[in-house]
Amino acid sequence: MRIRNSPSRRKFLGGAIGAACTALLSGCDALSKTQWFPKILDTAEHLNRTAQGLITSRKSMAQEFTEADLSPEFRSNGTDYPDAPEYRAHAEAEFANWALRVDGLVNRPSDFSLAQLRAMRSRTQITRHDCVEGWSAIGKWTGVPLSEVLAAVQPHPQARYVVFYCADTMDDGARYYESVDLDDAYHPQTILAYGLNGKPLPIANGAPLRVRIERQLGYKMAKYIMRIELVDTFRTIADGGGGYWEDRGYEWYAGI
Ligand SMILES: Nc1nc2c(c(=O)[nH]1)N[C@H]1C(S)=C(S)[C@@H](COP(=O)(O)O)O[C@H]1N2
Ligand SMILES: [Mo]
Repeated sequence: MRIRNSPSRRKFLGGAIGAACTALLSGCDALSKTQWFPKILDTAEHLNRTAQGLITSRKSMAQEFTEADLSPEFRSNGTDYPDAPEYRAHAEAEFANWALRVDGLVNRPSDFSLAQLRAMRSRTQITRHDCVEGWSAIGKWTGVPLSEVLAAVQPHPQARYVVFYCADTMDDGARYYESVDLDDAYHPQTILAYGLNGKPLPIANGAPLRVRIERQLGYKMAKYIMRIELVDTFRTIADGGGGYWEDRGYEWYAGI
């Protein structure tokens, strides 16, 4: 089930824009002002608009809403209560003994308790969640910006992706996991959320911690996060796809 991103678009973006953007870290906006770059885009006319959108929007903010826009209920999708005994023990103790492990390509591999995460700078945002299964919901999320956690662990310069490992196992026995690049990881609206609609994050929505990556589709927003790893490639992930659903054919870059 591929949506929005056709394989050809992915290849095109990966080649032309990916290379250009990494080469010119000064900012991709400048690229659209050069003479040669729009010509590259013209070579794939129907891809032009999506490509332009991607160029100008990687750093832009997702739309934020007001309290009046909140969905009456923020439904749950996928796992609503992980089976893993370790997770269940944490849930029964109201996550008092739970800690987020952050390691990989970092100077200071660390464990963060929920209390420590709550004591860090927090951000609250009302955003719309879009699931590829055809539903959307608006919720108010509170959490610690992922950038704060990354600053604490000091990523190595070669770190390029952030991988989220979850507590739940899907029907086929594989663990849920997800990954994003550092642009999304450092985006101001990317938070590790422990609150939903002014209350502690419910188990059905990923307690004790789930990520919000507001400019991506719902499946990127890993729930029940146990560990975050910084990596330079996906070499370290068994199936190499960068996410549970990606390993089964979904696009890795699910920007909207
Ligand atoms: N660990 C984990 N994270 C997950 C899922 C899941 O099954 N397990 N489902 C994903 C999908 S497809 C969606 S749409 C959202 C659903 O979030 P919600 O349960 O808060 O509605 O979580 C995403 N993150
Ligand atoms: Mo979803």
